[in-house]
Amino acid sequence: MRVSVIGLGRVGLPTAVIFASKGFQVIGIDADINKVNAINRGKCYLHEQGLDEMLKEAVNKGNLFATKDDKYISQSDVIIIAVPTPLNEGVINLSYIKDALSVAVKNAKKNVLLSIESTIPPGTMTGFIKGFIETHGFTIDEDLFLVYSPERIAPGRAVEELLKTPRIIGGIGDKSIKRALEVYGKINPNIYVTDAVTAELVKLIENTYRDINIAYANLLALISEKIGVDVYEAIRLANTHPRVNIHLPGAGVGGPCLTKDPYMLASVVDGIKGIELILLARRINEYMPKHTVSLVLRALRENEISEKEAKIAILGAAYKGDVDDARESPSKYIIGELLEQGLNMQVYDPYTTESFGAYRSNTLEDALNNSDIILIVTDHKVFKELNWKWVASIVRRRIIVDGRRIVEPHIAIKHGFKYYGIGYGGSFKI
Ligand code: SAJ
Repeated sequence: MRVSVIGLGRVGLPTAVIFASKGFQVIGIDADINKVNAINRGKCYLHEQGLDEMLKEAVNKGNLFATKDDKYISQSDVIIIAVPTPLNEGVINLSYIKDALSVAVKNAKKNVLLSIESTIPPGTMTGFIKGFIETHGFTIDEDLFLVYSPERIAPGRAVEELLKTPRIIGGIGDKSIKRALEVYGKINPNIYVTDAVTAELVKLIENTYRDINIAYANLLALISEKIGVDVYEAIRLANTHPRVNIHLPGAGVGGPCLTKDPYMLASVVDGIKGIELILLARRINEYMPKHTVSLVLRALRENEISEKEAKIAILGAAYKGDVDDARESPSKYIIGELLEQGLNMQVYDPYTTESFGAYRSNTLEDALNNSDIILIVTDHKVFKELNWKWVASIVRRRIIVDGRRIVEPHIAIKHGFKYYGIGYGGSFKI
């Protein structure tokens, strides 16, 4: 079976590689010639566990070929669309989907299975997408099979999650669902079937659930700081209750999904009472980078460090731990704000070269050397495993502002550091 994947990004590329690894003949289509060339040389441009090897093998075996040329789509039995659907000033931009759909229907042969994996507002499949395809001469569920199957992978764990995380398939007809089960069943047997609009909604409510849960945790962090409690201790204990699962507070909620999907959900219908819940959660999470900056300024003030002479080591530019992705990262706001205050910073991230306009250190040591404050923004494993005795020996002043609560306060204090942390109102006393 031949599969075309349109969009070789963080979802499309792992998807193309997984299908190729299962013996499908996969054509990956992308407008970026650098990505196309790298893939055809067997090079993976993503930092994804296990993907490098699988990609190399798929290319060597001749199962995966990348191209800019959409004419190859005409040979496909399956077309998967995995292009971005960004939010531009509150309005969802479906232009990449439109372009991909045009290319797909222009080239598709009869009886093709078309699967949309990009995040879209509920109703898009049965409305715009179905209408667009029909105006191009196809009859859905007769000579073109159409499903919505949202991607649900966490960056960094794409391979594992594509193979194991349950897949949702929302069909536009029985035959479409049957075809999609045959195809996706070959890569992941764990499939739930529903209608397209439910599948569209499922994608949005998963990410919004997480965003609202994190907002609650962040609110608890702000309260705890005021009343002298360590929120991590409080959440850890609350979560021992069998029906409680509070997420973790932190320096902010980044990435391309949680920062966007709640807005998409909130804009589905007008006039619903209580929709503010979703927007308020976003506001709390969007406030956390600002709060992190205020902790840095407090640390400067309390330790009588002048803003002119301070050197701040920023650990992490990626939006979350162990990924190379800096899109919508809390670091962006934090660094921007500290730059505006005229502060001198050295940013270090082992996985991304992004430094949001601040000076970038090539090594951790370079960033930490002679610094006055260490600000942890990303929970990379390498930062969690830092040897604080060593760190204490190379910094100028021993102060930590922990935006991800990856350092145990008592360990920091043991090594002579002053410890400031999100939600850290003081250590618990018995
Ligand atoms: N974060 C917290 N506290 C937490 C957990 C996360 O502050 O307790 C922060 C992270 O640091 C990060 C942001 O939230 O900045 C988002 O991280 P994430 O791990 O929650 O999610 P993403 O954006 O990497 O991936 C999500 C996933 N959705 C869910 O877990 C419901 C993934 O399965 C989706 O495929 C992906 O969005 C997507 O593409 O929609």
